Amino acid sequence: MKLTIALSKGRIFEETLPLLAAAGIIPAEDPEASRKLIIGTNHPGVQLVIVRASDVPTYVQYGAADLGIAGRDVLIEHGGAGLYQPLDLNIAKCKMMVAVQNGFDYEAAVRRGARLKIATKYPQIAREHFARKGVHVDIIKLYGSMELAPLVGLADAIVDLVSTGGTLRANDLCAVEHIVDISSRLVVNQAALKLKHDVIQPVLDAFAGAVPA
Ligand code: PRT
Ligand code: MG
Repeated sequence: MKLTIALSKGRIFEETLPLLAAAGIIPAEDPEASRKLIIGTNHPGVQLVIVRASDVPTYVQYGAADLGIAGRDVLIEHGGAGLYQPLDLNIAKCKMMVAVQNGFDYEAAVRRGARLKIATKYPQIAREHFARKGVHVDIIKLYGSMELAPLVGLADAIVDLVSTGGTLRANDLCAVEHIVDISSRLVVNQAALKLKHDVIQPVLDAFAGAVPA
């Protein structure tokens, strides 16, 4: 029985390697170096598929992959339908924040009841956050370079991921509100968990035993 694991290149792939190793799985190639989208492993029965980070839940939901690893940000936006989420892997950690250009008085704008323009790649998370605060917002969906939006007057604020804070600093922005802590989770196709239980459960157990502190 073949096991297919969906991963994205970059930080998630890098930080997943030790977890895979704990399950005895070693990729045959480095996806950064290879252009291949299907990567074999030392196990004839286990393959990796390399997809965009935000597409991982979709591949697993429809059973094109049995397992996947996705950020909580991506999972909240996806909604989680058809996915079993048994394990927080504590990797690719960062924070979802509200940020504004230095000098913009966010607290005052909120107190005034101003309607805020929010640029983000995460409309679901942003909408829920401002609804909870009772702040009226217009959400402007972007696919990248959110940091630019306040600088050119596209938005009053952004909702984005922050890890070191270097990107905000480099663009004259500052974080004004913490929304949620983000890490990546293991997601499993619900049908595969039943049908391929004997191959999936040992991988889950090995991952669980190797989660970084
Ligand atoms: O890059 P691509 O458009 O293909 O997709 P992606 O950005 O969704 O993928 P990737 O690999 O960059 O991120 C995958 C997952 O890593 C995300 O879904 C998050 O759960 C997690 N993660 C952890 C991060 C960060 N840290 C992070 N810092 N994802 C993105 N960033 C970006 C952030 O958006 C901002 O542009 O890094 C910048 C800020 O970093 P600092 O260190 O300057 O604060
Ligand atoms: Mg990225």
